[in-house]
Amino acid sequence: MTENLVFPRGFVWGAATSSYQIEGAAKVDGKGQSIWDTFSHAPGKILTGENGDIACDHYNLYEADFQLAKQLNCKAYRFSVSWPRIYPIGHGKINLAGLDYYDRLVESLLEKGIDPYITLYHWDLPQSLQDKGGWVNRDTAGYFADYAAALSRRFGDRVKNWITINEPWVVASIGNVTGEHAPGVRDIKTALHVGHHLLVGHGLATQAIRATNSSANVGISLSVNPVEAATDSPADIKAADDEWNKSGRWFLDPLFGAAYPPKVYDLFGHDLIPVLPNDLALISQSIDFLGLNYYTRTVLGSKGFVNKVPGSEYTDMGWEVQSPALYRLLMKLNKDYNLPPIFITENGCAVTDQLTLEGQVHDARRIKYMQDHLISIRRAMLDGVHVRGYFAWSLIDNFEWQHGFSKRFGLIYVDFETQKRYIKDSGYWYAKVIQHNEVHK
Ligand code: IFM
Repeated sequence: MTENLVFPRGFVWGAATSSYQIEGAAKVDGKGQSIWDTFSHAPGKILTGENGDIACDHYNLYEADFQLAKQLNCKAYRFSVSWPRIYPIGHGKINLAGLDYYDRLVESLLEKGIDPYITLYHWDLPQSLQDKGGWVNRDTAGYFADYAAALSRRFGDRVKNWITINEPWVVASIGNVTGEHAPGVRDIKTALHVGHHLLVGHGLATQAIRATNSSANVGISLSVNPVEAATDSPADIKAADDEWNKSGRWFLDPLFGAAYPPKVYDLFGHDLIPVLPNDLALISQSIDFLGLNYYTRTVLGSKGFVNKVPGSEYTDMGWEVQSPALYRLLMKLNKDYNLPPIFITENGCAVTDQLTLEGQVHDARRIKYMQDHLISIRRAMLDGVHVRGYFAWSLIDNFEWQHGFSKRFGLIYVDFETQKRYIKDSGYWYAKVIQHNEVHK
């Protein structure tokens, strides 16, 4: 039987990036320092010793990059705004040059028929706010709402879709438990405060955007790794369930159920999450969409995490390629929560790309990865999950955080020496998917 892998009309096809990973121009036009500027310059934090000072020089090359996005037939583009370009110290006086820069971006996209989706926080917190405690300090959530309002006032006439926070779980855990990301803290209590204040910031920013722009669509992007049991044994199933209850549900439950999952409380104690009266109502106010960033699953048994599933393929990040788990995740979330429409706000993979002498990149593995994930998404849609759009991660190769430039996720290859761009085979393939609104098996 042939499957209907045609997507509905109006399905949003796009690609995504984030400010610190591509912009460069770290000290230009009044921009303040971010925690990633600090972290990437601290010895030993970035495995390759690199930093985002120049990155893809997108600050200067955005016009050419958007021409390429147009060549890929992208209908939408998700980018993040660097908070310290707008407020160099996180609050107070606005840096107009920063707003003007994003104005040029928005105009350039609209001219090309590409719809801008703005992420407000993709990890580059102003360093001055970190110096006052960062997200541990509840004031940061208030400043975040002011920043959201400033952007909404300036761009609300042209930008309809807003993502408040990208991947709060990663910010809390990788930034504050393992310390592999900025600000490089290793402390559970800090992480729980950070997680809660990110959610408070999300709630306040949602209100602020809506107060300045009543027709805005507001959502949040969560990185959700489904946790699956290594075997069918009751012990393995319990281990996987416990892990899901404290990882995936840490952010899903307060957002869509107005409560933290009991497991988070059991593990860490009630007093460790600084919940004030009304916080959970603020956090769980209805939003217009949920952004899901999906890359892989977690496999767990009673003896611990399974890092190599026999027979599975792994990407350059060491992440298992598992498109069926995306289908299962979408079905599970649809059953467990009362969700708004979903956008897949990130999906893609890092593989070792070779640029040929002819300027081509034959990244068949990436094509297969995206194809299989799109098929899973389409199947979930046919089975009742409301998915409105898909953003490939990423439009171009970029600075992959603690891995520097060593991991390439782009549909477009970047030669970081010359800043030349080359569309990969996956980019040409994606252009056809978008053109036909259909994915082939
Ligand atoms: O590059 C990151 C992105 O910034 C957030 N989501 C995951 C991507 C790949 O690691």
